[in-house]
Amino acid sequence: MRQSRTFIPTMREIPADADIKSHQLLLRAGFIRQNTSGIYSFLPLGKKVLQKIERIIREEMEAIEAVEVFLPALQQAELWQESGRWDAYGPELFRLTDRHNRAFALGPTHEEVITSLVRDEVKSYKKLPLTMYQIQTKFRDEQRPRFGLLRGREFIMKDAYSFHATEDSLHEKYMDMMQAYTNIFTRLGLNFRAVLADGGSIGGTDTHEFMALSDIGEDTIAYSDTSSYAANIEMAEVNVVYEKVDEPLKEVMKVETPGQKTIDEVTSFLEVDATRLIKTLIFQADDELVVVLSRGDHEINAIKLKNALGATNVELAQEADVLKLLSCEVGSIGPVKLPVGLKVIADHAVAAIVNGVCGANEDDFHLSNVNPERDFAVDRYEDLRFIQKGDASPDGEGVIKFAEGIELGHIFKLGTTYSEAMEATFLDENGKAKPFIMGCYGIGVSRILAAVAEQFNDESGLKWPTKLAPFDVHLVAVNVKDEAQQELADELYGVLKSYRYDVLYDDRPERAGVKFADSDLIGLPVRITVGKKASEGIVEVKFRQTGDATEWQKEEITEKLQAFFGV
Ligand code: 9G3
Repeated sequence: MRQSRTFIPTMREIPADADIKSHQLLLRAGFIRQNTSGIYSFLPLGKKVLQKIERIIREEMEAIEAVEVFLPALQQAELWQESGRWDAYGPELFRLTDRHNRAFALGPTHEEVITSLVRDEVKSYKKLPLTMYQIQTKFRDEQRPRFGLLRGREFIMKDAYSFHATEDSLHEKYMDMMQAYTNIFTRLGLNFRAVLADGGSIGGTDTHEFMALSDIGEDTIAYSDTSSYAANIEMAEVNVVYEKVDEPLKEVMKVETPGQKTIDEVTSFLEVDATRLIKTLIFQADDELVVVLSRGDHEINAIKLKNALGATNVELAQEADVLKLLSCEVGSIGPVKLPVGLKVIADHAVAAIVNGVCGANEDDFHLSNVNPERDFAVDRYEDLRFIQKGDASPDGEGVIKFAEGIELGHIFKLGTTYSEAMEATFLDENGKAKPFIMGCYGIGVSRILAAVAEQFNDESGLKWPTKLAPFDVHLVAVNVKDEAQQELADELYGVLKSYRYDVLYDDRPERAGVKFADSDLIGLPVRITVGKKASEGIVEVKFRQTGDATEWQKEEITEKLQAFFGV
């Protein structure tokens, strides 16, 4: 491709509202342009990288017998009403009406559409398992689009859906997808982890996320420093044995703690360690108030609490409700002498507290020498706290560390959540109607473009992995007015294309400095410069990944390129 003919609007300056490296570089190197908040155009270079990402995904989907379809983005509201999600989602769901005033959603995902398609077309267990996927634009009206392509309101997703007669069959496909995703992210050259995740509102059981490790990632991963254990921080279970300090139980004492409310204030005022504190919170779990206890140095994980209570919605109780219930402020709540009938659930760590400190349910007072079971009852002990750096890894191997990650893929065992809601059934071998057992599997395709750019760059610009670069070779003629340079560059352009290399030929009448700066920004794997030594048939070659530069005779170029690219 001649650069004078294509469209690569590079920028010198760093765009003001782009605050991460990949967003800045994809804009400056002319790969994307923002139309409006969270909505982007992919320019020729960006589109070429998307195609290479999609090709890798298609190959791995074909390998596990997933067949490609293309589903509508316009989804009639009736389908979402059948699944119950029309009312479950709020402003994030783009809604519109057609000329007959019929309601539609702009598809944020396609469970309803694909389930209705299979409901109409697949009747017998003999047709199962069936896995279909698409690579399609998704629409989600994010409240705060940011970080360029990483959180947009219109983005490209590969979404796959599988339909099964049995749980075993679903599990087999789920494991196939785990392997396919591992292959995809390995071939993309990304530093990633498959982590145990929380299924969120989608329902179903098992779910894994595929995270690209990155400091600007929005998710936190807890992983073992010696084993393969890794989990989203929301999900990571805590499997720690708490040692009880060996000391005699003392008499409870009521102590004055004027104005001391927070954990830090109380621990420093009473000169006790936070591990001795019993932190008491009141949560609203659906329509019930629940007392939740944790050790002073731990944080309650509301997702774990929700799962433990089997509640739909869990949030901290309103101050007013607490005052009404206990006639004291939040900072003074304790588990001793609570109103009868209140459910008390505690994190495992609380059971090992000896002679602890807690609120006295009276402002400006706390109780010391408090002991579980003797001084207060606990209905249930559960794993309710966030895992912390330094905790033993739940699999018993190694110690937990944290890392930030960008979620690039998410796979779910959906079960019959949608097929039951939408009465999508098949006849089993006994002629009995059964709901399809489903799985769904997503990959953020446009997000991958940003994640790769985020992982592969330096101060001069992007540094594309060879398999993903928009072109193989950047051929630069330094001075297009110089006869010898022009001739040699044109000749090489023809030769390289005949050898099936994808060449970006910078034939523009620009200064050398501009050409080299643009070339470093765009970040193709190899740059061949035709300059002063053109008349001797010598070119300069520079490798973008390593920065190594050398000179080649024109006769040896194809053989040396073959060595670099492998066949
Ligand atoms: C919505 C809106 C936003 C959403 C969803 C629905 C996320 C929604 C979860 C999924 C689950 C899987 C198939 C591919 C892999 C992910 N955000 N999710 O369901 F209406 Cl506005 O999309 N879907």
